Amino acid sequence: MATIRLTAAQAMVRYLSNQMNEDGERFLAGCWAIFGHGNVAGMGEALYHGRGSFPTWRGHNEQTMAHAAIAYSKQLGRKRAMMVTSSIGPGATNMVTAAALAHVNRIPVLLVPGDVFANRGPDPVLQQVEDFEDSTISVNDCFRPVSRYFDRIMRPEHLLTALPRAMATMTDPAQCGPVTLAFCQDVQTEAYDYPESFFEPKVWYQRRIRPDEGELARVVEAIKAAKKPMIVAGGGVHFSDACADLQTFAETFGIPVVETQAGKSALAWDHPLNLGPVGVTGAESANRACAETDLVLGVGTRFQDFTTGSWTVFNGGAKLVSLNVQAYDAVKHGAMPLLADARVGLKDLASALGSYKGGLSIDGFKDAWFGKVDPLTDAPAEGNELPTDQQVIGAVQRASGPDTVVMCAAGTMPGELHKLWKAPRPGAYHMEYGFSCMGYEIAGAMGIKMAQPERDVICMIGDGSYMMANSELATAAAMGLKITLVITDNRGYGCINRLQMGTGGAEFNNLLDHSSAADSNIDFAAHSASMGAAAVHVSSIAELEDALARARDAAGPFVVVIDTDPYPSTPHGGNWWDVAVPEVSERAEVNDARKVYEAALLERT
Ligand SMILES: Cc1ncc(C[n+]2csc(CCOP(=O)(O)OP(=O)(O)O)c2C)c(N)n1
Ligand SMILES: [Mg+2]
Repeated sequence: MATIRLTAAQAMVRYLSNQMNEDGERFLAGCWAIFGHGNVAGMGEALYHGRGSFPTWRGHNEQTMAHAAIAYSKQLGRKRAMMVTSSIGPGATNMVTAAALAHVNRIPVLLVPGDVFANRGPDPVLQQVEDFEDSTISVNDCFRPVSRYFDRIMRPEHLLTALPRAMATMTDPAQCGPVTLAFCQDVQTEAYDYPESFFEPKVWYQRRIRPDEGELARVVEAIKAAKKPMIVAGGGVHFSDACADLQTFAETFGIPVVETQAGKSALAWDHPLNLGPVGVTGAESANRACAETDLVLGVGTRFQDFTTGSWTVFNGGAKLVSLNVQAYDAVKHGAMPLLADARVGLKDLASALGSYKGGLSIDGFKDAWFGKVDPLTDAPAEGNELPTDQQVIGAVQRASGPDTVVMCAAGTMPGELHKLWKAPRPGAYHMEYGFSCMGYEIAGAMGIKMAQPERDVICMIGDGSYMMANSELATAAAMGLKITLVITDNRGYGCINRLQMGTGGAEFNNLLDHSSAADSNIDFAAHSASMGAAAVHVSSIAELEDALARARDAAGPFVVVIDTDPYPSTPHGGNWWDVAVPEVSERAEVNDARKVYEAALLERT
């Protein structure tokens, strides 16, 4: 057997450089890296020599580097991914939040934190947490519950099984998610005679699971028996490239579609059968359909609580069918399962449904919805009032084209964008709402731009999220990545303040003015500019529109800061959301809110 003598780190880089997707691209585009003693000598050396075929990018925080990697993969429908490497201590634990984010959202990312010495020679090495009872524990064990596949590389030959398993996990449509290979720092540097065949180029094809005949027959029977079916489109529709198939299916059988946060943009916003966003942050058009339907066909959805209104949005008598590639999701909440890839599942369903037609009448639903919400996004008449976030969305929408990707993750904007944003085509809307992680936004926008350099990326970000993680703005500036940030500064955690008020609470510790940080005054434009972005503070919606027009000519990141009113949110649409209210309180408003809460709970059961 022909062999080649490489360090384990060199072998990892060489192996990963040769894993391809079915479009002939390297599956792993490259590696984000911050070095420390736990990876600089081993992994650092290997990445340096491999940089011709496997690029390395330098970021400023391990969590946000991983966010960039995750956004990259999400935007590409999981067709490609990135690796992220860190040292063995805080660098590693910084990535745990990102691992959880990728886990929830089912996005592939390869995390390679360094680990303590396998030979235990220097124990305790710098940054080693010492478990008094278990010598096999290191900080990297934090990754176990948030990794789809976790392994610890304690011998160079472990890579021979670990790397193929890592690839298999990241390319498996059902098991897909973060892989953590905790790489003992001494092992990274150890040489081994690897078989040359291990490094031969390998293509990983997208597996499209076909439905089981029995399951298909039972689901077809259920749909044929339904008079008013509807479809909930989730993120799996995008991951399966099934948007066009879904549209054809909906049109053929006259079945309306509603969209989750991850599913939004599956159908163009103005398609007559797209009733818009569903659930807690949904439109009246969509939620009305949910109330009237007798069969809900979920396609590629996890049915998370924002989608289901904590399981109150659907007509209680409606049958639940779940077309999903993952059995866990296919049987959720007692659903009738159809375990399959979305695209082939819809095709097989279509062949079996024959001349069936759905009968949910949706006349006027959409017009009524847009009649109510369109005025909210109109430019305001001249005046001194603080703009609203809805008016900001309107201005950004007017400045957007078919190539725009609007993105966001946490705060007021995800709910408002879900309701109000008009996405013209698949991929035009990128929302991380599985983990809704403050701090995903800037790094995520950077990852999207790396995935699709030809598209305009607009990142909507609150002052809170900006303060949580902004340092990759300097990375984007240094790399010349043209992204536009719209920072809505409402002086605090506006959405949580409204939630606090909604549960009867006193305004406390959310807006800056109700907190220990009342004297805070941050110049976001100056801060962004200091990191190399072109930045401007605007005072009105008209000025925002002017700035967005100028953003088109920017060479790198362009930041527009606008002060907004923290109190208004779109009053129309939306569904109840289960947020538990204290059972006893000195505050009358809390006791009143508890009564409303208990009444709502009764309606669910
Ligand atoms: C890492 C993280 N911490 C806390 C939260 C809970 N949370 C959700 S939104 C939010 C406030 C967001 O404030 P900002 O970005 O200013 O948006 P706004 O609602 O004010 O528009 C908080 C604290 C979260 N989602 N993520
Ligand atoms: Mg805010």
